[in-house]
Amino acid sequence: MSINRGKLILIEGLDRSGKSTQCDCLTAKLGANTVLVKFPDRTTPIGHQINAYLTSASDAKNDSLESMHLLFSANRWELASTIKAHLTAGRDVVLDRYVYSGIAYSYVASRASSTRQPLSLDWLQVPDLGLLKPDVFFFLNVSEEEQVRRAGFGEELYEKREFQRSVADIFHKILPKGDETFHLIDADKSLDEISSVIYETVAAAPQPGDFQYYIKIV
Ligand code: 2DT
Ligand code: MG
Repeated sequence: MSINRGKLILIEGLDRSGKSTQCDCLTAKLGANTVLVKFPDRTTPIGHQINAYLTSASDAKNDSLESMHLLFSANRWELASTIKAHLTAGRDVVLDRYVYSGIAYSYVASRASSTRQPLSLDWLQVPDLGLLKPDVFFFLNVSEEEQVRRAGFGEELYEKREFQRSVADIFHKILPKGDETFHLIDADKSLDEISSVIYETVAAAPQPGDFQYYIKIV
């Protein structure tokens, strides 16, 4: 008898939404047979380039936004077969960010400068088409007040008030709100309340069937 495949679980959200904490909590609660994958994965050669982009002080970033967008996607593609192998072996995989962060952040970045063409949703989603679609998807919806109340933003490229506001707007436009796999979570609640809701939702999710792949994201 073949083993049941694991569930692919995605947690998305803005910076300071508690996303990484919740990913850690869920991974721990699901037990030893669970793998956490964080995007961007800064440990690969592509990840090193992404890290340099996010942490460098240079201003000439918009020139290379298209190539950075493709690198963020390539970073998902380079881990795609590893993720699928874990799922096939019966392990649950928790994703900290995925294709929605890819689309939302590049969308806003391309509009932050008046000297370049804005990138369209049609263009932005193409590199990620064909990636595995999560079986359970959470978006941690944090209010701006709460986001600001939490420990301040770091120094990275996208960690700015205005930018985050625009990313929140585009997230809300592209999230698959009618999809039965999608769950909007009130991330202003306490860590414990949120982690219980997430864990119970994952536990109650049906055993996934055949793998699903993105043929359209937005
Ligand atoms: P963390 O703060 O979670 O390390 O993310 N980003 C992320 C993109 O612009 N495109 C992507 O495809 C992904 C996955 C979001 C670092 C920053 O990278 C942004 C915040
Ligand atoms: Mg961050």
